[in-house]
Amino acid sequence: MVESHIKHETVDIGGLAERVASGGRLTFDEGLALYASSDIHTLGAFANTARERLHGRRAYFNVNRHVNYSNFCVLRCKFCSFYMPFDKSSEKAGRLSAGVDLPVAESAGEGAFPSRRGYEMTVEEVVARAVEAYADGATEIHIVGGLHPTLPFSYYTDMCRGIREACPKIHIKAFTAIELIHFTRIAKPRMTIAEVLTALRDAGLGSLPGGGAEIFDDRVHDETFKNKVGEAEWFEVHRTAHELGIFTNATMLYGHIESTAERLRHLIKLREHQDESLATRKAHFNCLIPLSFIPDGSELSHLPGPTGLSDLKTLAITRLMVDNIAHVKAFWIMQTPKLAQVSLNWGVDDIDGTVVYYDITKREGGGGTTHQEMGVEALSRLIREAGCEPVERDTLYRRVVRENGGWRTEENTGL
Ligand code: V47
Repeated sequence: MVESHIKHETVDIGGLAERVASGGRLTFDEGLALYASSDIHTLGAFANTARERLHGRRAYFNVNRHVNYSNFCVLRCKFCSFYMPFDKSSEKAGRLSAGVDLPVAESAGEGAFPSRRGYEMTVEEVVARAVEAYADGATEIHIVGGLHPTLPFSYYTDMCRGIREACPKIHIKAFTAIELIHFTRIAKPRMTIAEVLTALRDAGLGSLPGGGAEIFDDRVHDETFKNKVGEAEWFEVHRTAHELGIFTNATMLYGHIESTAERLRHLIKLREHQDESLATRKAHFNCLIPLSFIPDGSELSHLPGPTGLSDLKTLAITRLMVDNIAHVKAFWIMQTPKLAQVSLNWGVDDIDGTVVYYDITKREGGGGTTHQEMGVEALSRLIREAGCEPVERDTLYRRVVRENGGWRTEENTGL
């Protein structure tokens, strides 16, 4: 039993200790109390109890490569600093392909978006990225992009097929729920979500990343990403994937205009969906990734973004509220390597991977570069120093064994 040892005037959470110790499920009101409490040590200890029950001192990372195939997007989400509007001039300029080393094509970058450039990669360029990553030992390629108005559905199936042929063992984790809905609309003739997922799986898709969830709330939706499909469609995609036996992740984009109550409702909706998937479907959510909002360059750049403590509290409360998704990840690109490391004692058990290039967000002071890479040694050092055992996992949380210059996964390691 964890004892509360700091007296404070806000909310006493010491009374939750027994339930946390026995793995009981917390209510919405208890989640509010956790947020309202300034007893950060007890909160961290609670989250660590829940984390250790599931994973002991193991902390996971993977050797992966993120590829963002294009930033052209028909949406204008206020929190996003990645998208470029696609117009007539982009049609011409944007078709300049991206270099394999630097995914920034010469294009657009004028008017409202002086510091951004529109780009789109060819299928061959995406495959080349995967081949390079595979040669470097990557077990996963994580592919997402904007909702491109003119690329045909075959671009995406060709991309998966090309990667599968060139890199037989690499796991293709690709396309957020929002992109998949876009594909149902651009396919000719239009396709259902199940048909899109089946076609992509036949072409080599392994699982879905968790992006595009933002905050499941109508007010937040209307104020920050109004034209994007909402929670019903996001859940429909993940429900269909789980029915088809395709594993997925889930995210929560926090620290912009949402309240803590709205975060908690978001987490509880994911928990309820996971209950159903675990009970009735062939697959479920593997991992939940709370994404710390980075205001720089977005339409919400006047907002301060979350502080370190707010990041830590949200990661800890996510672990405590969502007892049925096995893994909680701090994506070091967003929470920063330093905070991701600290969070390993605050409920987090995974810090994502080597990444290499990431175009969707860039931290201030990062020189605006999309090259954001961390080696296995650096990831392991962060983990060890936090008192954890680094475990390389594949996308489906099987232990990766490196031997004879190659790698294999251990089946049924139950990570
Ligand atoms: O969908 C956009 C978010 C997501 C910003 O599944 C922003 O393993 C912070 O989903 N500040 C894409 N976040 C990233 C994502 C992800 C990342 C790592 C691992 C996995 C996984 C998934 O990033 C978007 C959106 O929700 N996002 N803009 C921003 N300014």
